[in-house]
Amino acid sequence: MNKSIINKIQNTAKANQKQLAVLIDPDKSSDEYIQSICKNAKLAQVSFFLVGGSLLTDGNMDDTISQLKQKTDIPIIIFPGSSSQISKHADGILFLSLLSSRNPEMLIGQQVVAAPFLKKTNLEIISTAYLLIDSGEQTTASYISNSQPIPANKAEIAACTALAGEYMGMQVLYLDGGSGAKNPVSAEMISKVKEYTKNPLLIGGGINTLEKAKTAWNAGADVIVVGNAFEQDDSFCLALGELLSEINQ
Ligand code: 1GP
Repeated sequence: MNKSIINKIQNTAKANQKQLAVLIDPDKSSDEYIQSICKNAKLAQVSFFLVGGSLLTDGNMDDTISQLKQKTDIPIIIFPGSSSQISKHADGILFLSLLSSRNPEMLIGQQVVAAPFLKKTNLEIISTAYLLIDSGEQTTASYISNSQPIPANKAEIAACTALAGEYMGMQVLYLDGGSGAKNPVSAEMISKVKEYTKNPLLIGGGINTLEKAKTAWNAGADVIVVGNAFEQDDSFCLALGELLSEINQ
């Protein structure tokens, strides 16, 4: 199987270089937004796009990914809310297991349903330990996944869960406060998790200022994922790109 995306994420993290990813929600992706975010993402040296959402209403994965493909050569990775969010037009998929939950459907059920569909595609499969972290109020992700997020002040639970994911052979770790999170994952939790695991660490949810991005990168995030803040002001992507190149110097 093609491993170019995971190799790049791992090698960049090993070289201690920070990365930025853009989350595209198919429900909120007008032609105009896709056009401008693709342009800004290139300038900001975005490493990859994630496409998906906990709950899709009007959006369509195939259409959104095809639109992105026409406008960018940055890798496009599916970030699925369920087994129905698969598109052969993407480059890869975060094959998530929601390790913070105790809901068998999100731990293994959806994955079994998705597996035969994925076998028929050329998508790069990236095995991902996915942890929802409490961000101050209930998010769509925790409601729809019927799961309790890890309490924000229990860094050791996140760290032990992350380590368990690594021992299970997962390739990356994603700590997510959920889309539009009131509070992002704390620096304390990020650094504790980083002490425990070697896997590249993605942090997302509620990162909407340069300060929050810097805090997450400095605490040990290898990749920060931003969605909502770019939808509100896509020039924030350019500002984050500048911060990223300063940090990576
Ligand atoms: C959500 O981590 C992503 O799953 C991004 O969150 O939309 O709050 O940036 P935001």
